[in-house]
Amino acid sequence: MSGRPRVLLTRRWPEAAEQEFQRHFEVTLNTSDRPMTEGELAEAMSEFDAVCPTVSDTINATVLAGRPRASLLANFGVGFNHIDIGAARAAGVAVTNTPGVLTDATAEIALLLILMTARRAGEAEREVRARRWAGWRPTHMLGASVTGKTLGLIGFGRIAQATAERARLGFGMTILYHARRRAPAELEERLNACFCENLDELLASADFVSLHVPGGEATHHLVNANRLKAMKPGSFLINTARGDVVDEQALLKALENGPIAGAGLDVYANEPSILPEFTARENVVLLPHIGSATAEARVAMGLRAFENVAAFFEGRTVPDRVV
Ligand code: 8YV
Repeated sequence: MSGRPRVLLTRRWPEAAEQEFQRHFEVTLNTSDRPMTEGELAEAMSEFDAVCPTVSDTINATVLAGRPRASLLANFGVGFNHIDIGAARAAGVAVTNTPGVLTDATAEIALLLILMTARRAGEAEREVRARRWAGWRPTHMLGASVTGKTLGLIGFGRIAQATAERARLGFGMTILYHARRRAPAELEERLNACFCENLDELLASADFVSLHVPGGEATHHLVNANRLKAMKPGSFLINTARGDVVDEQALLKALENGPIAGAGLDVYANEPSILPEFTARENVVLLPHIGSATAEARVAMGLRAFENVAAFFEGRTVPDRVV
């Protein structure tokens, strides 16, 4: 390649990360900061040497069709289910992600949703803001205690483990997990986490079920009507993973009829649109996909993506290559 590689960042990134890219590459920024269309993304693949997408860009087979000039998709984020990995492989395009750097931030949001759902914090705040609070009384806004309860994790990667650690140390919670593979004994021991081979067993025992699996075909509607029915009466579902892991229509029914008491959601099947029935309910906490939204994590994600792009074009081992 003659000259500096041409790199596109599909959204505005924190300044420190954009500047690092600009110091080393010929960078184009999407100054409008709105999601790019399929046509724009396909064009970008033929114009740039590397494209750095986010979860708001669907990189499908159409975008990857033909013989793209871009040889690298350096994703800003750990989850990459918005990228058709098979099509990328077939087109000879490498894919990287940014694991690790957003673990703590996302675990914080999982804990926040556990606390908010159990203690009815969203509902309580709405009451105050609407000037409906009639004053203190012994039976006002009673929630469920979190301390000493059981947390069931579905998936047991970095973010699940960080959530488990905080839940155990901060709130003395009992930790159960279900995953494709059992974790090493040393890790189970450190987190005091019990493996449930049978998912229904975990669902029946946990007071909070928190999802930590990747999105995509393999986990599509993993939490469906039957799984929701298998949850413990009065329990809560927490989702900081991907919206399509949950059948949202079934969740709405469960929020209305039980057995669950509520849900805390940071992700949705069709972001940024949210089913209106969710916004009409008090027993669901709704966040706008802010799992990794700390200044620290977002800068680190940008710099991690930079490291992947730099290593790729300098012919070094690419740290976070997924394809
Ligand atoms: C990111 C996330 O903000 O990294 C992920 O997988 O879900 C988020 O925390 C988003 O994906 C950025 O592309």
